[in-house]
Formats: sequence, C-alpha cells, structure tokens
Amino acid sequence: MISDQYSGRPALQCAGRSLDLARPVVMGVINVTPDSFSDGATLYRNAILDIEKAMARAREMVASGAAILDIGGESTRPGASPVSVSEEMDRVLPLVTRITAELETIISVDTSTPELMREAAAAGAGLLNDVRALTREGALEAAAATDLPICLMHMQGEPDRMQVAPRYDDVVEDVCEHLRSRVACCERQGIARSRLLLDPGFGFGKSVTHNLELLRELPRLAEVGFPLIVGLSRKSLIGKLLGREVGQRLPASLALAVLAAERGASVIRTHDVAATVDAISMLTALEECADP
Ligand code: 7PM
Repeated sequence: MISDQYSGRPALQCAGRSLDLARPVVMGVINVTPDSFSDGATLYRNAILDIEKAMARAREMVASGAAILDIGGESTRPGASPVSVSEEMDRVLPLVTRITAELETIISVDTSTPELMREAAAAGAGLLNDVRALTREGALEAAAATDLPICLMHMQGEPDRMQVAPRYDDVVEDVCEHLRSRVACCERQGIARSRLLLDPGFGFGKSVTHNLELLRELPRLAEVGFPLIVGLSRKSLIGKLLGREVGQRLPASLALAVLAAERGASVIRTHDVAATVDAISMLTALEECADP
C-alpha cells in the first residue's frame, strides 16, 4: 500500500538531485546550535571545531544511507529562546557550503528565516524545512523564489510556550485543516503543489495523547495528498511513556519510525541514521516481497 502511494508521482527535484519517494527514505538531523557562554575568540574557535564535528557526522550519515541531511541552527526545543538571524546564518551557511562541496546528498535547511532560505538555496541546499510553515514575514516570498521543495510543518503556538497547555477540538482534523490552509497560501504565492511536503509536527504543541492520535491516524494526513515527513526521533513522548532519558530512546524511536512509515510517511527524520535505515529496510523488504 505505502510503497505504491507515490510511485506514480515524479521524483522531487532538489537542487539538481532527484528525491525518489516510491519507498520511505531517511533524513539525518545535524544540529549546529550556538554556544552562548563563550567570548568572541572562543566562539570563533568553537565554530571551527563545530563545523568539523558536523562534517564528520554528515559523512557518516551519508555512508549509512541517509537520503537527506537536515541542518538546523535555531533551537526549536520546547522552552527555547530565539536565536538571532545573523547567528543562525553564521552557523548554518558554512556547513551547507562545505557539504555541497564534499558530499553527494540532498541538504535540507531547518529554518523559518527568509534570508537564510535565500542564501542556503544559493549555497546548494535542496530542500527547505520550516517548522513554522512559512508564516514569518517574507518567508512565503523567499521560499517561492528558490524553486526548492518545501516541508510545511504544523505547530501550535511558539516554541517557548507551545507545550504549556496544547488544546484541539479534534487534533487530526485541526492539523489537516491548518496544513491545507498553508498549502493554499503557498499556491497563492505561485508555489506549485508538486513542491510541497507536509509534517504533523510531533511534539510541537501536542500532548502525548495528541501525538499518539496523530500517529495512529497518519493515513488521514496522507490523504491530504502530499508526501509526509515525520520526526519522532528521541522525542519527549517516548520519555513520558517509558520514563527514558534522551540517550535511552533509540529502540522506541525505531519502533515509531517503522510505525510511521507503515502508515504512509515518506521521509523519516532521525538522529540515528544507520539504525533507522536498517529498521525501515525491513518494512521495504516486506512491502516488496509480494511484487511480481
Ligand atoms: C531540541 C528539541 C532541538 C527538539 C530540536 C528539536 C522536527 C523538525 C525539529 C520535526 C520537521 C527535534 C526538534 N523537529 N522538522 N525540526 N519535523 N520537519 O526533535 O518533527 O529535532 S527540531
């Protein structure tokens, strides 16, 4: 069922690289978040070290089978305070440039910042991933101008307060409706529907029950008619359900990745690429064994 869902759909074109979603693929997360406790000189040295660490991670993820690397410089952690635009750009752009030069992969940029969308596209990024679904001033225009595929994610509230008291009439219906309205905004801006992917935004203004209901009903979100990106890796719902710290959430993350792919997710966003590729390969093998 899942594997033929988009087999008739042409592959997405991501800055000269083709992203085939006939089977689920894995997106590896690379965070380059600022170190706010350093002075100028230390900050500079740390930035150089950070980019080398990030490059090592990028190489390993590509070797492990990631189809996409998602680079983020703004911490969207629940309760996080905002990062300045220049700080976010200084973190992300050098890494996009290095990865473009050294690795054959699709680079996704996890940002809501219009300036960064433009500059990342110019530096070789192949996909825009916006947890705010292009709601920032100027983001629709900036994203439209890049010609890149765009992931529109659902979020209720803003990161600093979104987990305080999330509320929905019907979480699945509300998320579908919100994403449909963001799709309509994109279309009015001249963004072709074929450029769009959707994401329910697990953990972004959702209780454990909201998250579980969205996962169970993921096929309804797939019916909206766009490939789905899903990020459940290490998220706090696992902590809440199992009482596990972040470092102990891999087995549950793998289970959630497979459950999401089975329910129609096309892109699985994860911190643990090698393990997730193996897990998803079992689903792909199962789906394809019956093919003539
Ligand atoms: C701290 C806590 C840092 C949580 C980062 C996070 C998603 C995303 C993120 C997602 C898409 C994380 C989140 N999550 N983009 N960016 N979907 N499309 O757990 O679920 O990585 S940031």
